[in-house]
Amino acid sequence: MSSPVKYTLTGNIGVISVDSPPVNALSHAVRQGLLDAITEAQNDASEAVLIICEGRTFFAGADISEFGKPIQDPWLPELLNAIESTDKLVVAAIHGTALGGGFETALASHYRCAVPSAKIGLPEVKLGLLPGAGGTQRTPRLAGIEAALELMTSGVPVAASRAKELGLVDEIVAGDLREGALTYVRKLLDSDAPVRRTSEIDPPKFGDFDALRAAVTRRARGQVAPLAIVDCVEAAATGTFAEGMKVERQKFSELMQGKQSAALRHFFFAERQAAKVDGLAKDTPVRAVDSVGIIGGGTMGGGIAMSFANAGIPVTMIEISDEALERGLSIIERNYAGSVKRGKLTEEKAAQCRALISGSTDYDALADVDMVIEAVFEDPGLKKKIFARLDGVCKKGAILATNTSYQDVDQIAAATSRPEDVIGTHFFSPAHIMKLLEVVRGEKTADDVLATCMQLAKRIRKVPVVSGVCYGFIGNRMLRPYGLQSQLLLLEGATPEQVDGAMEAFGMAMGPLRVFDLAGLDVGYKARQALSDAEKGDPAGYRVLDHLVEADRHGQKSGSGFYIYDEHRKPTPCPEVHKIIEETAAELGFERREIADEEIVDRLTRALYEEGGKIVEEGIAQRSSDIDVVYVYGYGFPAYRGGPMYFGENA
Ligand code: 3H9
Repeated sequence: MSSPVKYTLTGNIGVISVDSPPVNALSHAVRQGLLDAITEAQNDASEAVLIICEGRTFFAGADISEFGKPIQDPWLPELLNAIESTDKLVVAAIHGTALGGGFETALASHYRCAVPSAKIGLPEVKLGLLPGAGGTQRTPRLAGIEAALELMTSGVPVAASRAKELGLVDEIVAGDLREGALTYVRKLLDSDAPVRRTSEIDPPKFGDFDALRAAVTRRARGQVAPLAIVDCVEAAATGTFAEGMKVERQKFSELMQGKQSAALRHFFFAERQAAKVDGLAKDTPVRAVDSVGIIGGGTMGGGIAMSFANAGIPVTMIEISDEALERGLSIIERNYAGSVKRGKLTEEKAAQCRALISGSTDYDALADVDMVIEAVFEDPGLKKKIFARLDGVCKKGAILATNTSYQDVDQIAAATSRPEDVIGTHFFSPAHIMKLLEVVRGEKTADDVLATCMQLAKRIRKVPVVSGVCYGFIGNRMLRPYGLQSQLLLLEGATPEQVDGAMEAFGMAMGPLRVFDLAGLDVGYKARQALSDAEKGDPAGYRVLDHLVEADRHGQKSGSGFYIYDEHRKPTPCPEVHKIIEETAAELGFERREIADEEIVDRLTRALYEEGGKIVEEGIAQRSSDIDVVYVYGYGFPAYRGGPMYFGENA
C-alpha cells in the first residue's frame, strides 16, 4: 500500500506532504510515513523541512478509531520528539483545523505558519482526554499558563489571528498555502533563524494552581479530564520538560482507560453516525434551499429564524397581525443585542444577520421561498389549516416542514396535495442555541426532502437525528416514563431537591422537577382537563402536579412550583410542597420510605433506557446511539456518560 506521506525536495527545502482523507488523522500509516520522511530529510541536502497537508485540513488529531487498541510504534509523542530534535529548521504550514495531536505536531515543529482561515485547537477534553503528545507541556511554554489552560480545558479552537497573538503561530500567510509557506521558510533561512525547540523554552513559573483548580472544577461539572490537564500544566510550570512529559503520559493513560473517555469517544462517533440515514443513497439529490419562510414569530419561530439568518439564509416570518409580527421581530432584535453584549457576535455581523429577517402578515410572501417551517402552538387543527394554505401558496418543490413536538406529521402532510414534500423539523428551545434537530420522516416524505434537511441541518450548525412518526418522536416520548418515575419517587419518599440533586450530581444539566417548573406546570394541567380518567393514566403520574397547580404554583414563571424562585430564578425548597407531596402520597395509598440517591439515578436513567429500547425496536430511531445524541444535545444528559442508551448498557 502506498504511504499517505510523500517527501520531495523543492530547491533546498524538503517538503513532507500528507494526504490521508478525510481529515489527515495521524493514523499509524501517517505516523510511520512522517518518521520515514523526517529521517530522510535529516540525511539529505535539504536545509529546512516543511510539513504540509493536502485536502481540506492540516492533521485533525490522533486517529480516534485507533484508541483502545494496542499502540503501534511510532507512537505520536516519540514521533514528535524526533521531529523537534531535528537539526534542520522544521516549519508547519497550517490550513483547515489543526486539532489535538495535529496541533501538537505543529508545536513540535520549530516554526508555524497558517492561512488566515485556519483554526487551531486542543479538543482532547471533549473526548475525555488531554493533549497527550506534548501539548500540555509545549502550549504553556508558548502561550502562558492561563491561555494554555483555557485552550485545553474548553477544547474550543481559536482562529489563526488569535493563535498568532498568543504566540502559537508565527506567521500568517496570504494566498496559496504552499507558495506562502515556502516563501516563509526561505525568509527564515535567509535571516539565519535558529532551530527553535519549544521544549527548550523556559516554562512560565507563575501559577496559582489552587485557584485555577477551583475555577476548572466549577466549570468541569463532574468531568475528570479538565483537572488532569491542570495537573499537567502545573508539572510544566514546576519541573523540567522531561518530568512534565512523564506526568502527561501517566495522566493520559489513566484517562484513556477511564469510563468517561470511553463514553465520550462513543459519543463522538454516535454524533457522526446520526447524520447518516440507512437506506438513503449517498448521492441522493438535494433541493436548493436559499430562502426560508417561518410561520409564527413566537420564541420558537424567532429562534429558528435566527438559526437560518446566522447561516446567511434569508427568512420571511409570517404572523397573524402587525402587532404580533412587531413583537416577534423585537424579540429577535433583543436576542441579537444580547449576543453582541456577550461578545458572541460583532455588532456588524449581528446587523447583517438581522437584515436577513423580514416579516409579513400575508402568506403570499411565501410564494417563492424554497422551504417553510411552521412553528405555531400545538393545535393539530390549526396546523392542518396552515398546511392546506401553504399547499395553495408555495411553489412546486418547496419543502413544507412542521416544528411540532408531538403531532402526527403524516396527518399534517395529508392536509396537502403533496405529502412527499412534508417533513418534521423539531427544534429545541432556545432554537438559535440548542444544537439538536429531530428530523421527522413521514410515511410519504421523499428521499430528497430528507437528504436536503439532513444537509441543511449541518449548514445551520445543528446536529440532525432522524426520527419516525410517533407521539413525541424520540426525545419527548422518552420524557413520559422519565416524568412518571420522578413523580413515583416523590410519592414513595424522596423530596424534589433530593431527586433533582441526585440527577444533577449524576451530570444532568437540570433535574426533572426543575424542568417541570421551567416548562410550566399549568401547560400539562390544562391538557389533562380535556382527557378522561382512563386517558390520563396512572394518577400517581400527575396528582402531585395537579395539586401544585391548584395551589397556584404554576412553575418558575409564577415564582413557585416544586420550588420557590427568587428574582434570579434561584430555586429554594419549600415546606408547603413537601406537605402537598406527603398528603398526595397518603391519598393514593403510598407508604413512604428513605430513598437513596443511587436508586433515584438508577430508576430515572432506566426509564429512559427502556423507552429508548422500544423506540429502536419499533424503528422510530435508526439506532440506539442516535438516542444518545438526542438526549445529550436536546435534554442535557451528560456527554461523559455517553447518553442514556450507552449508559444503560455500560453502567
Ligand atoms: C488526540 O489528538 C490525542 C493526542 O493529543 C495524543 C495522542 C497520543 N480520528 O466531523 P466530520 C472522521 S485526540 C479519526 O463529519 P467535519 C469522522 O469520524 C483527537 N477519524 O467532518 C468522519 O468519519 P465518517 C483530537 C476522524 O468537516 C470524518 O472524519 N482531535 C477524526 O464536520 C469527517 O468528520 C479531535 O478531537 C479523528 N481525529 O469536521 C478532532 N476526526 O465520514 C475531531 C474526524 O466515516 N474531529 N474523523 O463519519 C473534528 O473535530 C472534526 O471531524 C473536524 C472536521 C473539525 C476535523
